[in-house]
Amino acid sequence: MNEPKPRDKETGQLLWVYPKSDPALLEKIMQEFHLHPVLAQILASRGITSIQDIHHYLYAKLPDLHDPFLFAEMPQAVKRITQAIQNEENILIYGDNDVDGMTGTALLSEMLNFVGAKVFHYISNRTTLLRQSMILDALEYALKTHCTLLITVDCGITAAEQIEEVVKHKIDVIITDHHEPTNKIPLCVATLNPKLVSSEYPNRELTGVGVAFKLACALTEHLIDEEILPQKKLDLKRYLDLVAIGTVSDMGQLLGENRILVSYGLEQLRKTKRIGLAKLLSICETDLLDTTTSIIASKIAPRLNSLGRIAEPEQGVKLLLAKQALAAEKLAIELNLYNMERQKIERQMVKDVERMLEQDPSLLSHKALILTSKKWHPGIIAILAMRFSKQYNRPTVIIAVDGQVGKGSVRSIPEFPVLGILKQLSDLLLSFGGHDSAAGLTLRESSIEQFTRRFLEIADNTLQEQHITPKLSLDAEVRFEDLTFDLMESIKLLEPYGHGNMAPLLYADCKQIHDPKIIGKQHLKLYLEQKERMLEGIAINQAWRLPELQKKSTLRVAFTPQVTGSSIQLLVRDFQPI
Ligand SMILES: [Mn+2]
Repeated sequence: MNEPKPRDKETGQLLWVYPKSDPALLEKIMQEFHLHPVLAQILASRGITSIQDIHHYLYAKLPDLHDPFLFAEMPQAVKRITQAIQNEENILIYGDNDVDGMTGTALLSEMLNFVGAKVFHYISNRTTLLRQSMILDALEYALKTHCTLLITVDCGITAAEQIEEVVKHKIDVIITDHHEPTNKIPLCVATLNPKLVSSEYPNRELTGVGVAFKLACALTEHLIDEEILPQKKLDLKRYLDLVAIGTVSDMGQLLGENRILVSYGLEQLRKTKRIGLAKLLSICETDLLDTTTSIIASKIAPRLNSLGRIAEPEQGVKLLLAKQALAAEKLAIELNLYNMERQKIERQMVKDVERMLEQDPSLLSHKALILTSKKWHPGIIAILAMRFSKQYNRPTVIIAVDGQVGKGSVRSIPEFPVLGILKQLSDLLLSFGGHDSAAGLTLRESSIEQFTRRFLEIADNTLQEQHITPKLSLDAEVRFEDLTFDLMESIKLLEPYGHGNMAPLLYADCKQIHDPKIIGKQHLKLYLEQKERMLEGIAINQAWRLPELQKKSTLRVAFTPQVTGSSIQLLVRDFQPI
């Protein structure tokens, strides 16, 4: 999910965007940091060019994390929680039902429990069409469990009215969220959200679990200062595995503070004591020690997320917090089954979309794609929106209609920040919220036609052909002779890869020395040579392009180099005859 999509039949030609060359800048970077020219060019291509930025990027460490008290209302939050601990009040953690919410909820529950608080948690269920009403379910649960403090995780910022209702019941509320505030800010004890207009917290890109972690850091600091907690008793690093999972799953940008959190989080994950996670990975036949961001994105996230989509997301928190091997194993097996079920539903929905596009190709004549159906599962629409917005590189809205209400999931491209657009169309919407790149909405069935017409109109008027042409951003040219294990070792400094920090994409001109081979039916294996250095390339899902290769022997190849066993292989994204 974090990789650029390789070329496929439907998307057509990819536009190669070449790196800018600035020899003076390159020279400066190479000298200052003693870097290989290819590595220096990758940094320059990504705009990481000042000495300070490069230093931060290459050598970021935990102590570089920002002070959690840079959140303006952090003091109120920690004071209220401390009071709850001392008065033995019951605290409810109320989390969103995706992986970000589950991990954040697990983190705060475990941490508060550890410092002696009486904690309950509640996860909302996505099958409810009207999202805001879910906090009222949490209210019911809070009343039942006699909680007098409610802390939201990864949600709440757009629920001012519902939070007013909670407060009326004499329950204090602390909001921790990272979604874009779209209407009035809820009145409560404290609101921690790096996207508040007034926020001075330096990292706007923190995810829900990231904000929860900052709260845990601040609270620990406060409890130690107040001598309620002995110094050194609590090592916050133990929660970073959860932060890594939530951040990667929520497509948090892997730069700055997020990249530090995830890189230490991966280390933590590789030695995790969470038996639920260990069981889940063993079901996926993955070794804990091999955990990377792409393992999180491809194995852990879909399985946990399938709960929020078609089952009980609460079980995800249980799995993350499980202490008993048997129970953990049972949960992990269940999660895996839900994931298979989710895949089945998803396959059917993808087929539906493909059929719609085949029957009515004019749907793709607009700069945005909007599709609606009564047959679709509202829990799966986000996956479809993501898939088709990537495939066609344009804003995509997928709407599932249930009764008189449509629930929509939106994925957009950077040139079309979508929250402002939804605001413009808010007269047609019952609710909306999220981020500029990924948002959700609900609307009456009777408004769908008008919404579609107006949304497409705005997209057609704002976007140009070049915006929706799928692009391949190249980082640097490389000579085959430079692709050594030494260079591969230094390229590792760029990890962890993910959203906002992709694996490097290099290019080279070379010739084919043997005929390409089709492997595993869909993939191509290429045998490439440049100045006597031979390298094998693998082009995933590109077997259909075999005829292009048979005609031409010299190619320009765009690829990510990989170490496989004892050799270096090229993961080929695209190629062009030259
Ligand atoms: Mn989130």
